[in-house]
Amino acid sequence: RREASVKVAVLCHASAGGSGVVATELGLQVARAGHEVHFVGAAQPFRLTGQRCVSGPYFHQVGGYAYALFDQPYPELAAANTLTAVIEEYGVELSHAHYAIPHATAAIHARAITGRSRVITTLHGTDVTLVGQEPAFRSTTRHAIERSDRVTAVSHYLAAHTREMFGVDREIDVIHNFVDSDRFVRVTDPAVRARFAHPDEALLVHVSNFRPVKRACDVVEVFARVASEIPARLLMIGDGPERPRAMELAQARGVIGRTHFLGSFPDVETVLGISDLFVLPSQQESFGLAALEAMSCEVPVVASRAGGIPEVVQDGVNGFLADVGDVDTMADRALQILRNRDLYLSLGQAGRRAAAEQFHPSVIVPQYLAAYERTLA
Ligand code: GMT
Repeated sequence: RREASVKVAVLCHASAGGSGVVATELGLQVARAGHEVHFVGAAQPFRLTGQRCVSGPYFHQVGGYAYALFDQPYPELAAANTLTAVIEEYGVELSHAHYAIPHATAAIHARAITGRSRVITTLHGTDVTLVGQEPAFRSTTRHAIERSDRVTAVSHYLAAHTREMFGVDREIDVIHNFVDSDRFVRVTDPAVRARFAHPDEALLVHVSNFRPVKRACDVVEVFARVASEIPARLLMIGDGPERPRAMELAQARGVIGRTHFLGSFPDVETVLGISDLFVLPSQQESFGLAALEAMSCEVPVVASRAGGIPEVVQDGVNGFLADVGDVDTMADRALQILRNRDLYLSLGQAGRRAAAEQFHPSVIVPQYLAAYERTLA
């Protein structure tokens, strides 16, 4: 349709969650490709640090207004208001909302106010599978999906599930998550690994926001079984409501001394790059970006066979899958990998190949840009 660059506003959650990570990494890639990117949000996205230059991407903070009569700050209205200003001031023609509510809702509202700027909504998972199923948000989530100019989902599973759960028959483009495989690489410096584990110990890792859906306690259960057989350590990266319970369980299983809760930080690639096994036992998972980032670092994955995980983790090829909650099988699979160096290497290399070939930014980002073009056409 056009040669010129696109002016796009990006709305996403700023906290350390997969949807915010994808939104930020995508915004950075789109800006690098020469387009004008404006992040709009209550706080600067988690991974949008130190990577900007004078040509952007830009960040516009959504203001708050505490009024005695209001018992809530109404952030969605404030986001629509800030987005409206950005659309008008910069001539933004496309709003890319990551997560159905409140972002797509705010973008649709700003579109109504300005009479311009199309809305593309990317569904990430829990916006449909958890939040969207809440009676309190079902109608607004359906409205956001139906009234967006274009909808994408991060897996075939999520696209099908969305159609089924909301009874919508609109087109939903599937665009998988991506990983920068130049950044997420194996870290071979023994000094980095020595900070976390002895040379003879297997290093297991889990990255998540520790919400109940991630089943962080299953990670501890798997680790306790592994650690009873071989020398091992577990790194738990991230933060969230289930962290105290996972710590208590590690204490109860006698592995607290070998389990390190490192909290949340943006450059997870360093820790993934020294690890031997990634554990993702989620109850539900639309894709599993954290698993893909591990695979890029040549780390085999043991995961649950939930949602869209099989679209990235191939059983027996780059990791192993087990039923949700089946911690015995997960531990057996983990031990199988950690005791067999050839298997460990072949799974790791296959994961790296998939990350670099199927899920590389050069494969996925053009799919988003093509979706932008189609939305504006
Ligand atoms: O659960 C998370 O990791 C956070 C969540 C979010 O919305 O921020 O992540 C979802 O989006 C990621 C990026 O598209 C997907 O890779 C995750 O699978 C998905 N999480 C779930 O479906 C539970």
